[in-house]
Amino acid sequence: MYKLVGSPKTRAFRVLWMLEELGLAYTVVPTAPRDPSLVALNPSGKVPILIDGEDAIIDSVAICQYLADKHGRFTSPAGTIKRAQQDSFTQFATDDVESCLWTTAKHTFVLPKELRTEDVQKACRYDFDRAMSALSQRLGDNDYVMGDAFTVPDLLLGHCGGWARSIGWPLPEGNVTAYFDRVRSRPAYVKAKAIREAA
Ligand SMILES: N[C@@H](CCC(=O)N[C@@H](CS)C(=O)NCC(=O)O)C(=O)O
Repeated sequence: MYKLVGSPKTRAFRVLWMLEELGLAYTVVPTAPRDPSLVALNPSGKVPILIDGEDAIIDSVAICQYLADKHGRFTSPAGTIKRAQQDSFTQFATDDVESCLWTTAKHTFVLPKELRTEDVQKACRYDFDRAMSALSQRLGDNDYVMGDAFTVPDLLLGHCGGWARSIGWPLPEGNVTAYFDRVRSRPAYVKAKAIREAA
């Protein structure tokens, strides 16, 4: 039984979704970011954290990839070209897409008011739009970034797509919107979303 620490309204949602995709047994401890109890598990006080037996794993990407590797689904094996290409999409999801959303969030409500800069949003939106255009090209006619099969980066990108919509950033029409709709209509996503809404 896995234990997921972190409110499903945070990036813990990714792990929740992955646990649902894999059909695994888990409990959720819906701790808010920066809760003092987190520091023993993650010195930065951030969520999510996955408890697997005696071990705590931090960082949503590492956790999702760990679960995929361990349970042999939604990933190509390490040391293959396909895995390198998949990891490239994973890094694209975090560097090119998530960073725009997280920086905007930090300058909207996370950082102390005196450290926030309004102009940052404009630059983030510019970079986000560039990333969506690159995604459109890399995706082509594929259902998922790696082709026919849903893999870890699709989950990360799907989460970011929902994040973008929630702050009113439109996604480009065509293959990108169809992709995000496809990823976010997966039964595991729908179930995880219902859990988040009830939280
Ligand atoms: N790279 C980490 C980032 C985790 C993260 O920043 N989580 C946010 C909530 S979504 C948090 O706990 N923030 C607290 C803070 O920034 O102090 C991951 O993907 O898990």
